[in-house]
Amino acid sequence: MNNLNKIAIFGLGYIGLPTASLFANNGFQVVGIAKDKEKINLINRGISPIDEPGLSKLVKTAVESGNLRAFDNGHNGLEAVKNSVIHIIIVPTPMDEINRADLTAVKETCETISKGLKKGDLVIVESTVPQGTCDNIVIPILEESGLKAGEDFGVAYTPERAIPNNTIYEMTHNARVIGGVDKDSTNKAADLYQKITDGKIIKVKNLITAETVKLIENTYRDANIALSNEIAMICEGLGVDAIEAITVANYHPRVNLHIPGPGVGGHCLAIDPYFIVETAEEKGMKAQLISTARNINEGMPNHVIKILTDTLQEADQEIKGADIGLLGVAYKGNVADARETPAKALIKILKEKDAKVYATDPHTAQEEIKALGAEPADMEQILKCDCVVLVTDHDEYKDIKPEMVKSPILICTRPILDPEDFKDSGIIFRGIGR
Ligand code: SAJ
Repeated sequence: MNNLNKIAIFGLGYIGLPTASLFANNGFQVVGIAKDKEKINLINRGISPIDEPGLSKLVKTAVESGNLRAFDNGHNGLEAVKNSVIHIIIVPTPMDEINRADLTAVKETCETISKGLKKGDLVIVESTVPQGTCDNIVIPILEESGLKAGEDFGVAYTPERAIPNNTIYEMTHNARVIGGVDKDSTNKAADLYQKITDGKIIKVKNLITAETVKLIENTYRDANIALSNEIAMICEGLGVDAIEAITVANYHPRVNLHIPGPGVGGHCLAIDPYFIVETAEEKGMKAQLISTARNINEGMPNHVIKILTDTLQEADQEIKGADIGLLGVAYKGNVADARETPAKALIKILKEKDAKVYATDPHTAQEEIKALGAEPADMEQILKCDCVVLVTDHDEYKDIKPEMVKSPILICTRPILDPEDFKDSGIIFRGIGR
């Protein structure tokens, strides 16, 4: 049997499913392994369970061509390993309650692969992991097979860096970094990914360098946003419009400050910096700036509460018993995803202070809003609350005009509305950095 074209992909999430579909549409026979039975059924019917532009079509053609099939783990996972030569790991690596990487899914997948691993196989890790994970965790588990990495089988690390809402385009056009346990692994992985991307493939020295590249990118953004958030808070105290100042500073050819906001959410920027902190501390080093940046960004919901408390006071009101309406709960504009959203902390603090919290979001499901602890409402109801807090920079909120706002207070935590427009409206307008 010719197995060279057969790929087993472990994890069919935001990155795993598009990856599996792209390989299947490029002639590979792909077996995708996932945990969720409902998700597996949908995929096998050619339906994408994930809302991402272009993905539905990709999944449909992949399944209709007969090149993509999804199965649950266990026996099927082991069979998939035995029947393929390439095994790609794209499982979640969340953070536990003490801010350390939870590598359970990576370890379990490696154990499954180890049981069916053969000479000549290539194992590729795409999950975001702390530096050293491939060398210190992945390879030792795979070598329980009795085979030796770099001699009998190959190992490569290549992180996915596509952004939600533009995943398919970025996956097929972004530069891709690849590091391997040896040159052969790196070259084989590079040849493979060249089949699904027009982007430049950059081969780096080893596995840990590729792991580091991924973490640096999101840590850079997190630290950059923390700097903007700090500048914004200082500007508020000085009566300077931080948004104006940052926008103008960015005209400098070598300055690129990001946008201040109510906090950094999502499953990447809010988590990946901790992976660097964890490894540094394990080795007796400190990641001071990275930790401070995280503290600043995690403190932003509290800062929003401070602005809210001060503004309510100005209007002779208090948080206790007030109706607070949130515009948006998603972690960022134009997505439905509410993972690690700053709205979660905001809702929690507001409820602790006995406010009544209502929320709306044109993208996020009502069940999700309820799960975050707020009462779902429509935009009209939100705009009538004692205080409105714009949390997410959805396009739908960019056209809010003073006449639409029946509330006496509007706190705009994202710079998508112009304070000048609200100047003579009688509405107290506040924002982060202004
Ligand atoms: N944010 C700000 N100010 C900004 C930019 C973002 O407050 O100027 C906030 C957002 O509102 C959001 C959070 O930061 O809450 C993260 O948003 P993001 O757009 O920076 O990142 P993600 O998490 O949607 O996707 C990132 C992307 N990384 C980079 O742009 C370097 C994506 O390319 C990665 O693939 C993804 O993380 C990932 O999987 O790591």
